[in-house]
Amino acid sequence: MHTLFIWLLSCKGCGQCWYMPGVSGVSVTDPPPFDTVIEQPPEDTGEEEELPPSSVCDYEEEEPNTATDPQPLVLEHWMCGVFGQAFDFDVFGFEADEGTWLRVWVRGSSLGSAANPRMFVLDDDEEFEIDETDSELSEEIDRTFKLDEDRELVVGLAEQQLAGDNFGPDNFWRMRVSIAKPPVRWDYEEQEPNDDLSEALLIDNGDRVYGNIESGASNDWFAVDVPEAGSEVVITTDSSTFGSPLNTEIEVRNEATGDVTVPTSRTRDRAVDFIAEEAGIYAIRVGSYSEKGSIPFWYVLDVSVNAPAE
Ligand SMILES: [Ca+2]
Ligand SMILES: [Ca+2]
Ligand SMILES: [Ca+2]
Ligand SMILES: [Ca+2]
Repeated sequence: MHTLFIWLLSCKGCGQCWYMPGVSGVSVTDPPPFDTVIEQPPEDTGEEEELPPSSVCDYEEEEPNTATDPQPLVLEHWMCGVFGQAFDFDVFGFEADEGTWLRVWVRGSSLGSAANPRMFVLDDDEEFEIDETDSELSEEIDRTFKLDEDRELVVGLAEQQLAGDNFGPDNFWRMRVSIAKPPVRWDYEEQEPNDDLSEALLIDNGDRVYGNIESGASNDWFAVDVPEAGSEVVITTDSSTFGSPLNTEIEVRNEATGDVTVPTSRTRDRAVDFIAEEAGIYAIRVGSYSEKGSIPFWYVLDVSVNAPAE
């Protein structure tokens, strides 16, 4: 299961191969094309923040910044660097406390860079892991997630094509890790184990439940009692649209008939909305549509049952 960390450590030493002094060509110590002005972080006004100017870097990466020798990261500030050559991993270390929400924001092509960043966040036992790239949906990587306990973490960046030739001063990146407000509200947390229907947690109409998909193959089961036939049942999840790495999958099963209802829309956060033909227990399964999961892959499940109009 330690694939990502092994992948990183397998490159132990390869950084030095590419840093031999006196080799002509691109110098990895060339500053990226930004000013290096130190700026105070903006005050939190509670308003939607504007994108920072692309000319400002609070900190510069310092090579080598590998998985075995991560550079200390200062939260709330922009770190700037470049993918200077093949196999350039840019890795930073920091600590975060239980209950903290973190936002990791990586910018590249939206600022004119030629880089295609891959971003990972992990702890040393790989229990807590995110591995993301930019996508068709966004040129940027922007994720918000909660710490389940105090953790020492690394956040690292690499070019998606590690061994290709897409490197150099034009392949710059900017990253900020900041403490975020909880992006959603919830009433209580799921209780593991709930991987099987037999372990489903009974939840009430109107409840909002926080959960996470701890591995890509795991499921969380819930159940709601629909007291009256003809009720409208609306089940939604808040996850990726609020920054979660989770691409949520949900389905709802009528326990009396075995009929399964799945979302009809292809929006990233799922919704199931149907008229219950019978009263009784309806079971809800939450999983990972992309089959990727880990502790930071969170969601909030919202269940509402509306009695039929008289
Ligand atoms: Ca670098
Ligand atoms: Ca590096
Ligand atoms: Ca779970
Ligand atoms: Ca589970």
